[in-house]
Amino acid sequence: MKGKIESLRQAFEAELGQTATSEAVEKLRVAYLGKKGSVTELLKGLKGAGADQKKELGQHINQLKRQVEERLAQQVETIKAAEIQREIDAAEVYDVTLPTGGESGSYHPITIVQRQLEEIFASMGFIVEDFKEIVTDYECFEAVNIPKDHPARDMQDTYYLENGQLLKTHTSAAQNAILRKYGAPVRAIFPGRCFRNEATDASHENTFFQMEGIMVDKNISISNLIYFMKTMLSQVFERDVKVRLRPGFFPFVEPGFELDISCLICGGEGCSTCHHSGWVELCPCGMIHPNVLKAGGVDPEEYTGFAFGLGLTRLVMMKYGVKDIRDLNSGNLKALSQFRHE
Ligand code: FA5
Repeated sequence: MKGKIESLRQAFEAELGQTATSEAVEKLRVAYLGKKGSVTELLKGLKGAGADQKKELGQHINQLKRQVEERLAQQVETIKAAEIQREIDAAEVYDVTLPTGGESGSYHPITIVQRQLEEIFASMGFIVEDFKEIVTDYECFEAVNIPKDHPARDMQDTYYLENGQLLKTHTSAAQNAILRKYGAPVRAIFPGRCFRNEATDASHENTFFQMEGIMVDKNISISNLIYFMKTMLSQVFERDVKVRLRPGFFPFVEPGFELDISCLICGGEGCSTCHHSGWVELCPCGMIHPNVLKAGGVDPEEYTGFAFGLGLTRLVMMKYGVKDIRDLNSGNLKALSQFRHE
């Protein structure tokens, strides 16, 4: 019997050495340890043996059983490791630090124009500030002279949060923080994403970008405002564009203006982008209201300033001839990848 146990051990080792897959190992387990397996049969064969023999041979057979179990488990691990190694060897090896050979990504046209504007204004002594998108009612409205229940609030259909804060409806929401941070004199621009609960059309989105600018100093006048607006537009468009200034009401400026640009999609003829008027509202502006300066800790007796709220998304539409504002938020790579080389 002992000889049989030993030869079974040797046969098992030989067969185990031939297994190359988990399935083959499982087959071997059944052949040795299954209900009718060789080791199980050996144990069954002990039934007729005497008590002493049973004890001694039983120990040997159980030792063989444990050994078979352990060796099977080891073999499964070895096969798994070999499979992983094969997959690694077969995988395409590439160096992630190398430049891509094919198509590369590109900046969004809004980012491209925003950076151009930042450079233009930085060259004229303006600092560039960032601001949050979730703001307080005070920052967005009260600090810019729009108290609670003021009808001007209706012009900006606002997304309120449950905690009373809101999604910034205009970049003017940063004016107060910037005046408080820098005091006067100051020249700053602050681009940002704005949100309004608007029905969308070719020139309106519920999520769009503005770029606000303020300049506060002694003796700042409308002439300074017009100079900076003209310089900015001629540099962005790199050509003469027709603009018009008309009175506009915003509680945070006095006087206030609407600066419109002749629609560059239709050449001023009228189209869906300009609502068939030939003009696109681009950059409302005006002289900062004394209440806004006061709220920002600046003495309006000593300082004056101008502010503008450029519709950055619309400026991008005009610059690149994008007829529908919704294309800019669409994630449409065919449309957006045209700006790859800008
Ligand atoms: C304002 O938001 C004022 N805060 C601008 C301002 C700043 C005036 C400083 C005076 C002084 P208005 O709501 O008109 O104003 O928006 C300014 C510009 O943002 C518009 O001329 C337009 O170009 C752009 N804009 C407004 N609403 C949308 C919209 N739904 N989709 C795309 N662009 C928009």
